[in-house]
Amino acid sequence: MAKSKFEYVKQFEAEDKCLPNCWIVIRVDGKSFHRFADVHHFVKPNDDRGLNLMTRAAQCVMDEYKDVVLCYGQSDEYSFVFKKNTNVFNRRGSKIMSNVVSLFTSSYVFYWPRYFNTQSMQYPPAFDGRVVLYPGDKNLRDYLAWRQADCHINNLYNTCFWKLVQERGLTPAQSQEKLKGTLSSDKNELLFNDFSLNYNNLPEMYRKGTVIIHQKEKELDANSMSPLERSPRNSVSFSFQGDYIPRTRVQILHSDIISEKFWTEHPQILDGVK
Ligand code: DGT
Ligand code: MG
Ligand code: MG
Ligand code: MG
Ligand code: MG
Repeated sequence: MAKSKFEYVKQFEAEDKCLPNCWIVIRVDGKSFHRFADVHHFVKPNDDRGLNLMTRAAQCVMDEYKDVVLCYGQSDEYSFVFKKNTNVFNRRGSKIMSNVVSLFTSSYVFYWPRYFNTQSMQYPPAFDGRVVLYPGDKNLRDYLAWRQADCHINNLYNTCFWKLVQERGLTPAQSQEKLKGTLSSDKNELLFNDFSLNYNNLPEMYRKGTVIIHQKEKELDANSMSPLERSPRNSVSFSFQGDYIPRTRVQILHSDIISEKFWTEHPQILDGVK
């Protein structure tokens, strides 16, 4: 077909092809979720419905994009790791990122009623998205460690903060003042001494966040149950009741991904073999 005289405007589009041989990480994060959580009466500091809905939306993304080898989520964010040699959308960064954030957001809205039942959504939520490239496996592991450390630090702080507000009757300002400058050990002691709470007994989903990985091939062959039934009981953090059957067989874990153990147990993630 003959080109129109307007065609030249295409030259204004910027190339944003991701560097070859790098892990592509897409992170989505809820826009102003402090407000979204308040308006929808999320339990503080952790709302199982909200966290499990995030994981459901992440599973939709993993189901659609087979080159995602691992997802990690906590709070209002999820990171999606595409294998190094993926050729999805010809590695165009904005194309990958916008598709992931869009599918994640629509899935969050689509599955809302399944987690929040009759409580209706008060306004349409939005998520931002970013693309980050990691050239080495160590960089990727350090990225994931950073997000999991963030989960732990925030959760420990928030657990103390809300105990002081909800059970001790402090104002948010007083609670903030009391926690200012405290170390992790101080916070653990505060929870234990003042609230008889052993922080390590809190659900792993709150302390460690959620990891989604593909089932290993041999585990798939060995078992013909549905993907969620197949996961170890304590690793499944939500029940799947719907008619939509995910095509991807996944494992939902709340593992420590900072230490070596996880990576030794799941070598296929970094090897790029599913
Ligand atoms: P942003 O991301 O800059 O647009 O702003 P926010 O407000 O989303 O800030 P962010 O992403 O740093 O922090 C996440 C917020 O989401 C934080 O204020 C607490 C809220 N949030 C996330 N998960 C839960 C939950 O399970 N329960 C409650 N109550 N709040 C939650
Ligand atoms: Mg946010
Ligand atoms: Mg922020
Ligand atoms: Mg966030
Ligand atoms: Mg089109």
